Amino acid sequence: MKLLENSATPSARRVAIFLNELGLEVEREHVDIKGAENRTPTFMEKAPNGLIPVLALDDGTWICESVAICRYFDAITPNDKALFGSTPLEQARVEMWQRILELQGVVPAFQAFRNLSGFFSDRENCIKAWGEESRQRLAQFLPVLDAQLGKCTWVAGEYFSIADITAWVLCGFLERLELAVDDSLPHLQRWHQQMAQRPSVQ
Ligand SMILES: N[C@@H](CCC(=O)N[C@@H](CS)C(=O)NCC(=O)O)C(=O)O
Repeated sequence: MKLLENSATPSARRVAIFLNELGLEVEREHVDIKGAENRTPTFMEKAPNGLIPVLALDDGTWICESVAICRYFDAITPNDKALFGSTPLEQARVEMWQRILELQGVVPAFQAFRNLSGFFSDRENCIKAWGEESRQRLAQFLPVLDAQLGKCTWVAGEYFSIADITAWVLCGFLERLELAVDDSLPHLQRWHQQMAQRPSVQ
């Protein structure tokens, strides 16, 4: 199997950290997304979202969407990490925070970057006002995450999970949008320092 990715991107980073947590090594192939290698008919026939990362299995099956890829690796790797939660309640809380982080954090962050920078203007209309609104929505979400981390050690509770990986990757993207985990977000800062100690992110 082979992971088609671009290590400079947050979505590839999310899978890479997940693999590090599981202690897995996987063959990688670089995809030139700036050169739109991911938008060719051959790529898109196999990856309907036209995005990286993609996991190409030996039987020719492709799995796209970073969380789907992580789920696959988790399911095929005997481990006691419970990165998607262990009890029914934990699993629900991980899913809940994953959805909140995606919809209120990652999507606005990506929309802000894409629409403000025009990085992918060869393939989509970039609307500055939408970029600004998305950036604003992301800025409004950070205190919500801060408040959650004021209540528990990790994003979804007292256990580390994929939700922490998602939040970490999101925080790593803030600088590009001129946002920061600053002193107004003390719980997020505490968690950020804790995350930075994990070998999987280093
Ligand atoms: N929801 C997707 C998002 C993937 C995504 O946005 N990938 C970006 C890089 S972070 C990409 O491939 N961009 C190239 C393009 O838009 O053409 C996932 O989690 O895998």
